[in-house]
Amino acid sequence: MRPDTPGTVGPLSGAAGYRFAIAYSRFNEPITESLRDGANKALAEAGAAMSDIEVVSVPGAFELPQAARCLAETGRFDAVICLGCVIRGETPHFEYISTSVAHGIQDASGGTGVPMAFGVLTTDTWAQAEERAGTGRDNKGFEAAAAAIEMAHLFRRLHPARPAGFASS
Ligand code: INI
Repeated sequence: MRPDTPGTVGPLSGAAGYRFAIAYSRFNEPITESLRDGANKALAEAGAAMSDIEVVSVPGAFELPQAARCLAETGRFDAVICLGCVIRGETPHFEYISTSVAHGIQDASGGTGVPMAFGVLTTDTWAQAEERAGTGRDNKGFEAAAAAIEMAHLFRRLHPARPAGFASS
């Protein structure tokens, strides 16, 4: 049976000494700011230093993969957290934006060798987006940051000698 809270994140730790970038889009900004705050909260709980977190914003979700790739190519980050909000009822090109963002982030991660978390809401309504951007541990920005921490650990364990941000070719 499906649990009530499928993605509930437990206590977080292990982010000290790791560097993270958060890229969030300003379209639907009240929602995406809450996602950004959720991500920062998760990183702080896990022990990341504020000085090890860089936050950038982009106009809309479509620009997230471009920013994520650019951040990863600096070689300064162990993971990039991508946050946005696309609402079906508000755009005729919902499918184009959401699909290209998902694929774009995947490509940027594969192309740079830096893990990237997908914290982009794709909802039917504003109310559904609000539900996923609250103050709890089910905030999708919080969940994306938790995934980024775990993937940063995995990448360092599997490639201990490799600097962050350089895909092997
Ligand atoms: N961007 C979003 O992040 N969410 C949306 O719901 C959205 N809508 O509705 O169109 C949206 N559009 C802007 C898009 O992401 C780009 O910023 C724009 O097309 C310029 O490239």
